[in-house]
Formats: sequence, structure tokens, C-alpha cells
Amino acid sequence: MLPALRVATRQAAARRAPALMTLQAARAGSTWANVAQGPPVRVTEAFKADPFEQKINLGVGAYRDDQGKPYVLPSVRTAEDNVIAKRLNKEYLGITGLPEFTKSAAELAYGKGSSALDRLVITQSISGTGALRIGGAFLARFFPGAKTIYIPTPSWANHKAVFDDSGLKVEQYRYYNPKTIGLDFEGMVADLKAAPKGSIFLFHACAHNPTGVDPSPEQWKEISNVVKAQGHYAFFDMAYQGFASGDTNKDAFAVRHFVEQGHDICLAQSFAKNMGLYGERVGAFSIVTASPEEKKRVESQIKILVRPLYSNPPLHGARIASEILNDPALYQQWLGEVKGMAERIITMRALLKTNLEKLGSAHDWSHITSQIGMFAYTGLDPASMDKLAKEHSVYATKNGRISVAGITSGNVGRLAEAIYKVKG
Ligand code: IK2
Repeated sequence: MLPALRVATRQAAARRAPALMTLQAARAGSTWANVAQGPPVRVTEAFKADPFEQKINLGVGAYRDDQGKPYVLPSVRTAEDNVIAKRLNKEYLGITGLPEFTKSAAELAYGKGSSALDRLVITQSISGTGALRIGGAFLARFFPGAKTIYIPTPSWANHKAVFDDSGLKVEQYRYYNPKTIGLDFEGMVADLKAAPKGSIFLFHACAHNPTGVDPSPEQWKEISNVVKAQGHYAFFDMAYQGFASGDTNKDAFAVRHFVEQGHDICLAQSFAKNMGLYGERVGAFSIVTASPEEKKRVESQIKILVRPLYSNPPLHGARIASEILNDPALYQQWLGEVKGMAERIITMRALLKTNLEKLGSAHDWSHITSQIGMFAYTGLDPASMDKLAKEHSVYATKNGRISVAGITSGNVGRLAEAIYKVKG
């Protein structure tokens, strides 16, 4: 190296040194130095990393067809084509969303002739999660009693996070009995009675996630009576309307019964599962108010709450859902497709149970078919779930929940064998 070049290089290195030191110092005391590493999202990552061709993913809460592929409903394809053919503009929606969508979403949930429709405040939301979040924030701001929400044990894992972040305190009530792998109805009613009068209770309207265990209509009637006697407030989460029984009216029983009994409920709706609009983020949050005058006041506050959150909701998915809900022929087609998805799930439940029985399993698997909706709560413990993943490439959440929507006629035999080997 030429002497002059050597000097220049040394000078450049000297110039870099303090810069490097500053960077290191800055790293040590960096703005985000105190941010702790969060836990990984394990199920999907472990599934992706597994090279075995016949691996099975039962962790995802999304419907798959009998080939194990994501399913876009034909009614959704047609609705989307119709929307695109209209060459509509892309202007902002109002704060509460697309009126044609929210009006028909309300009718779908509450029923066309419902007494609630005239006094209902409804806003489009970022799917079901966004609806829960708006509801949580509204209750945290305006609920006149204690800002505590009681959720079932167990519940969808995100419920606690959503309500915590909304500013509510989260408590739990008994719901699932691991001994019977069914509903702990007595425990649930006892907890409803033991909670301070005027408490907020979250109910899964149908297809309880993760257990697949729902109260019967008779039990809902009793729950409604206790909620009324205790002066509690009911918040319904309906993420699976139509997906449980295949009938959107039947699945809305609890919501409609509570309204008929005079409960001014609030409701989170999702169109992720029943229309397969997962990533389009289509949902609605509604509150039944006591009068048109109260409706006005509540609606004004919902707008004040939503505006700084995301200003106004997304357009495209709501247009698709609205096209389906407002076109009589497409609506009928969609009802048939929802029924088809529910029926495939019911068939897979029965197949899994018969396969386990054929293998000679000593256990009673009747809960697999008595549970309802997308998920089955197998009763397998975390160690067994670990074995299923490590030894059989069957992936699902540690709590023993499997997404029945991920079972196909092609993989149900291998799945039953894996469960049989792990549990006997
Ligand atoms: N509420 C319940 C009870 C849900 O199950 C969901 C969706 N969960 O699905 C994923 C899974 O459990 O694996 C939601 C609300 C919210 O769904 P979204 O925000 O997609 O509409």
C-alpha cells in the first residue's frame, strides 16, 4: 500500500472508530433496550418447519376443503365479481361503515322482525376482533357499574388480551368441565349468581371456542333468567353464525332470546368464518339501546371512540358481504354454502370418532360428535399434544383443541391412528 494511501486509510479508520463507539453505546442504551422478547407463535411455525409430507395442521382456525385447501365460497367469488363490475369509487366510508352492510348484518344477527332493530347502534368493525375491541373500549368508558368483564373458562385466548387492552378488568366464570368434557352448567350458573349484581358477562353466542361446547336452548333460557335476576349485562361474541349448526337462525338463538327477554345486549359479529372473508376483516359491533333518543347519544360516542382508532373501516370486504346479504339469490346460495361447510365439519367429527373406535380405543370419544363448530376439545393433555406433534407431525394447540376444519377424508385415518398411539 502507498504511504499516502496507508495514512488516508488510518485516518478513515480513526474517523469511523468514534462513530462505531457511538453506535455501540447507542445500542446499549437504545430506545427499545427494555422491550422484552415475546413468546413465539409456535403451532404454525413448527408446522412449516416440519419436512414430512403428510403432516397435519389442526391449529389454524380457518376452514379447509376436503383437499385441505383454503376455500373461497362461490357466492363470495360472484359477489366480488359483481362489486368489481360496478366500477365503484374508492372514497372513504363514514366512521360507522357501509350502511347497506351494517343494516343487513343486524338483520342477520337479530332477525328481520326484531324489536331491537329500531333502537340499535351498529358500526362496521375490523372483523370480530375489532368489534370486541370497540365494545371493550365503550364499556370501559361508559359502563355505569364495575369495569370488569367475566369471560368463560376457557375462552378464545385473545379475549383476555382484547379486554385488558381496552381498559377492562378480566375475571372468569366456570364453563367447561374437564371431567365430563362438557358444559359445567351448575358451575356457570353459580358463578353468575356469585358475581356482584350488574356485572358484565361475555357469552360465546354459538360454537364456543375452544371447547365446541354450547349451552342447549333450555340452558340459555335459564342463563337469561339468572342474568336478568342479577341485573347483569350480556356481551355476545358471535364469530360463527351458521358455522355451528349450518343454520344462521338456529345459531342466533341465544342472541335473539336475550333480546326477546328484554336484555339490552351488545354484540360482536364476524364474517371471517361464515363467509370465509378472513383477511378482508369484515365485522360489526352493535348495542341495543332503550330508545331512539338513547340510540342517538350512544351512536355519537361510538363515533368519537372509533375516529381516533382507525378513522373509518375498510371498504372492499364490506361491499362483498353486503352484495351477498342484499341479493336474494346470492343470499340463498350463501346459506347453502355455510350449511355445506358445517356439514363437512360434522362429517369429519363422525369419521374421526368411528376411526378411533375401529382402532379399538378404550376411551369414550362421544364428545367429538356432541361438540359443535370449528373446534373439538379432545381432552388430550399438553404432553400428549407434544407427542402428536413430535412423533406424528400432527400440529394443534397445547390445550388439546383441534380444528376439525383441518381434517379431511384423506388425513382422518392417519390422525385417528396418531391419537390412538398417543392416548390409547
Ligand atoms: N371471537 C371468537 C370466539 C373467535 O374464535 C374469533 C376467531 N378466532 O379464530 C382463530 C382461532 O381461534 O384459531 C374471533 C372472535 C375473531 O375473529 P376475527 O377477528 O377473525 O373475525
